[in-house]
Amino acid sequence: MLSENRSTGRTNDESAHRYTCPLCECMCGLDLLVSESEQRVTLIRGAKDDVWSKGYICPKGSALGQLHHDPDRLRAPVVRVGDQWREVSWDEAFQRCEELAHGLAPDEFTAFIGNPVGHNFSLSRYTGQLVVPSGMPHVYSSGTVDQWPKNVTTLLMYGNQWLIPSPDVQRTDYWLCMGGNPEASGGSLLASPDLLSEIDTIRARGGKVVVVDPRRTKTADRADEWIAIQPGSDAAWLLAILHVLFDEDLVDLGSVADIVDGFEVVRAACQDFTPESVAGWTRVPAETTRRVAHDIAAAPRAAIYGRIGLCNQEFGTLASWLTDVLAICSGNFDTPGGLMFGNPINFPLNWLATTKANGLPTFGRWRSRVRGAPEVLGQVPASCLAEEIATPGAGQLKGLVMIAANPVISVPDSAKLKAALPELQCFIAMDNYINETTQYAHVILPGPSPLEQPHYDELLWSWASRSAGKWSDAIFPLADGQPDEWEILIRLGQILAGHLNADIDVAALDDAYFSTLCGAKGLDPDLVLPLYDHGGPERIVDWSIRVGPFGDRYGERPGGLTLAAIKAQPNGVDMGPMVARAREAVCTPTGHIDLAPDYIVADIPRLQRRLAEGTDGMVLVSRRQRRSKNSWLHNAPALVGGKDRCTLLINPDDASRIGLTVGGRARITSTAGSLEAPVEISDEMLAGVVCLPHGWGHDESGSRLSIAREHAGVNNNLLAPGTFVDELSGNAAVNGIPVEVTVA
Ligand SMILES: Nc1nc2c(c(=O)[nH]1)N[C@H]1C(S)=C(S)[C@@H](COP(=O)(O)OP(=O)(O)OC[C@H]3O[C@@H](n4cnc5c(=O)[nH]c(N)nc54)[C@H](O)[C@@H]3O)O[C@H]1N2
Ligand SMILES: Nc1nc2c(c(=O)[nH]1)N[C@H]1C(S)=C(S)[C@@H](COP(=O)(O)OP(=O)(O)OC[C@H]3O[C@@H](n4cnc5c(=O)[nH]c(N)nc54)[C@H](O)[C@@H]3O)O[C@H]1N2
Ligand code: SF4
Ligand SMILES: [Mo]
Repeated sequence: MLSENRSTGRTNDESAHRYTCPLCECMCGLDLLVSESEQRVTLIRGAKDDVWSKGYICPKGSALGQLHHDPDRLRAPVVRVGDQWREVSWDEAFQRCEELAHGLAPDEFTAFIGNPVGHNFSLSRYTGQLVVPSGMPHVYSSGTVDQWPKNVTTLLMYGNQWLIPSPDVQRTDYWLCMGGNPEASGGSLLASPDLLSEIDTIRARGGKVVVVDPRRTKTADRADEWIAIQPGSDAAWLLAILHVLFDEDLVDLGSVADIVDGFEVVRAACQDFTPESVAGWTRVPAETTRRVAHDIAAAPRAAIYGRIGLCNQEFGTLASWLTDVLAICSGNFDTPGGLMFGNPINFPLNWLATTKANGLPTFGRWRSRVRGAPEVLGQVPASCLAEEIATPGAGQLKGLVMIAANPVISVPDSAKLKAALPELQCFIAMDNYINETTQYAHVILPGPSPLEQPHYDELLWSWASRSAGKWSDAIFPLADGQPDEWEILIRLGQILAGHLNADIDVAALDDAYFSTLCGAKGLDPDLVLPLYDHGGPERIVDWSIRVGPFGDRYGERPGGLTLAAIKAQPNGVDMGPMVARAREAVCTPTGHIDLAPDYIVADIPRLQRRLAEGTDGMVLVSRRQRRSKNSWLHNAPALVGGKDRCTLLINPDDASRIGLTVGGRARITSTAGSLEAPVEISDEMLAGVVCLPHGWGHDESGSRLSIAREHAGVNNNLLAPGTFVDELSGNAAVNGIPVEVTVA
């Protein structure tokens, strides 16, 4: 019988571990207990001593054990033989990749990079090691169904597409939260743990929190005020707020005044957008708009924030730009409690490229073959992928590497992609499941489960509310023969370039990559390389900490941080809150912030036309749920129990007009498709707006997701037209889709 140790609360068979949850930007520290004899997770709790998350946890973090032990999770590579899957050795799997890729030219290949890449220790640092050597001309990613508008504005305004300023919620007196629902999402492009408690704290110190959303979310319930807005109209509303600031002489550029260019252009741009002129379309009364403008001007410190609801919409770039413009024009930029650049301990790889070094970007350097969509930041809309595979002719895509993505669910016009994928000659998926997308692959190469690999977030710390950092060791050993995903990426890059797996020297290629990183930071690789006895992402993490703001720069700054120093602190290190650093961080050719990039301002006439048209008829928006993570956590029993969550939310007045009743079913139809969903009637929806969660639709016979299939739900991207995009970024507008709703 097992005895329990009173001081630790664990049996003598259990070992204790610390791990940082890789599922969202909260980066919660977790305390895990593992039964040594059974090699099973027995308990997961929030780690109270974690310097960053201080014990916070959500149901997804507690389910990491179920994810790890999930019998449906792939533990070995599989190759498809007809409609059967055969488990194979890693050597056989790579050999199959060689055979499939053989004879295809580099420009017949592409890759699709999915969301978990941003949270995965290996993938985030090594995706380029597949893409660049393979010679594929361009890639697709879920970035164009997510933050592409923010990348465009950030690149043009500040000089790097990932230098995204974040609201300093921990010190603000006024938080304007637009199109984000941290209650469900945990916060996005805003890393700060437990944001609902942060709302309470802001209010307790006399501050105010205002949520702008077509839905009265649980975040809005916790705030001082919910402003219901018509989907897609945020840019017009933000211009009206700016109009009031300019009109009443309330503009104040604050500490960045001498490094802001384009101020007069903004003044002219908002001239026609009076609160009265936008009240019809936005559905926000003019007096509310004026009051918000006055409150922002009067607040000692205001943080202006827009997230997915402002990106995944028709005017995504304008709206994403205007949150920053409002922050700058109200004196709330680069100052505590306002919008600030993060100061990460680890220098993020994505900060290497700057417009100061590379010049300003041009857009539309090439167009997609079939639709003629202009390239933006090197990508065209993710929805183009289907037609590029399905349409014959020179340049037709025949090879695809899917890296941690499930676009059959997550990308607009998903029915077209589902129909196109079986036509591929070489479809290699890096994924841990046979799901709605990977069911069409020829080979699936699984990665380790999160608990089988170390963890240190890469990009997320760059918009964190504090300069913190923490290291997690792997908890379980890798399965026999299982390579790390960084190694898989290197191998695939070389195989696509025509090399044989047996000839690939992973360590030498990794050293070459690391040497270029050293060079990029002015270090001599010949001096740095010999300091390490192993490569891989861990070496890059050490490099990124040592060249970071607190690092030792390999001895130049004695006493500075290294990965070893962070590993010595199991609860992590915290080097303090965000600091004003725009002067050092902005990396445009002029060194100034471009408040009014021509490319963006040129879209205002389109907004004006849309404002004149207004919206009639119903529109559809998406929602996230606390117990989901996009499309891939529905196979964990703890995350799908209880009542059906994949419901159509509809306002009571709309429901009674249409004749929908509680427990009934609605048919929702758009120009892209039609589907049925159970009805949930609630006054949390603005009338005229209906809402479906995204990430569902698991009723595929070819997938191996036994639990998810029992809770299938519907795929809302069947309703999203691929051509409905924010024109400046090409980002999908999965919010504000015109739909017809009837009784099913
Ligand atoms: N639990 C959980 N957490 C997640 C995820 C998940 O799937 N589940 N996904 C992760 C990912 S990939 C991301 S990108 C982040 C996203 O994080 P968030 O941006 O917080 O995402 P949502 O929770 O979808 O909240 C978006 C809100 O925008 C509103 N909205 C829709 N259209 C409009 C509009 O036109 N204007 C305005 N003002 N609001 C609008 C919606 O009603 C919704 O409340 O979450 C991440 N975290
Ligand atoms: N209608 C609508 N559509 C949307 C959105 C919306 O709000 N509404 N949101 C959009 C947004 S913001 C995003 S980010 C995208 C997300 O869409 P995707 O980027 O496609 O992400 P997921 O749907 O989460 O699928 C992730 C895949 O990665 C696999 N995976 C998970 N962890 C790992 C790992 O460590 N290694 C490997 N190799 N594989 C792993 C999972 O099994 C799953 O197949 O969806 C977008 N689509
Ligand atoms: S998914 Fe939950 S436990 Fe994991 S980091 Fe996010 S909030 Fe924390
Ligand atoms: Mo996302």
